[in-house]
Amino acid sequence: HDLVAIHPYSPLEDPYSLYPHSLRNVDELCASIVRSHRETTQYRVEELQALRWKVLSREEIQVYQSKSVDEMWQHCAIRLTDAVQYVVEFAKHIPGFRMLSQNDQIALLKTGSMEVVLVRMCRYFNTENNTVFFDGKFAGVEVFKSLACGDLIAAVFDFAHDMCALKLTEQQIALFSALVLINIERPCLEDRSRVQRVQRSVEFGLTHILHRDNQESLMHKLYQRMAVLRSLCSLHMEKLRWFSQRYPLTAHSLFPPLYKELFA
Ligand code: CLR
Repeated sequence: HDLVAIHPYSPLEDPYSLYPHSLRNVDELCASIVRSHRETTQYRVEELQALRWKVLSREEIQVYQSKSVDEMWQHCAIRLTDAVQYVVEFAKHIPGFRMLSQNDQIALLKTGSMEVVLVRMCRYFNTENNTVFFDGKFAGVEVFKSLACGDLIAAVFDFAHDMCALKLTEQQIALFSALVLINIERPCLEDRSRVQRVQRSVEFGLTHILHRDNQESLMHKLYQRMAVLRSLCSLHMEKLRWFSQRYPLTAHSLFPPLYKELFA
């Protein structure tokens, strides 16, 4: 069922005025976003926790470092696309998302999906040794050397480190991910007022959860992280353009179709 469609409100209406009338709705909204998050994260937190110290050996790191630039790019593009696919699945179950036009869904996913992958990365990050879960083991920045985009990798790792410092709960991550995705600022949206209605309901949900957790001060920090996410994604696009110019064949014929569709 679709909460936003069942209980539409004018985009001009103050979402807070819905309280407490829609308290049950906001609980349902949060519950379905959290459920969708849970069902689309490849690993559960406890599983990742158990694998925390499974790091790549020196020899395994060597193997990644001796790959050619295009070989390593292709490998990472496949891994990223895999992660993006789960985010698309997550998006489809955000109440209201499927009511948007197909064009608007794609417009939101084009920039949003990579950002959500980076939000999700904090679940896969070990701050104690600055490693990320990659191909079944934990990998540091040096593993990605042959991509030849050290600045992007460093920025992505810094972001993950900062996100981890917020110590978000799974529910907070779920609602924040939904908010990152449903963003009225994205280019090429057709029906902004409809997107805005969905955005407001998600925003209301996140506010509700932070209030319940007594962590309202997180809201401001999360909005700051959204700005960082935008810059990381434009850096990713910049690197992709650079790569496609140097290795047009790999980019054209060996990258996953979804990766090309969303980012090229
Ligand atoms: C993020 C959370 C997802 C699972 C997942 C899969 C692939 C990982 C990604 C996470 C984090 C970022 C990652 C990526 C593979 C390559 C990429 C490690 C853990 C690094 C940063 C390289 C980016 C290279 C591009 C420039 C192609 O649920």
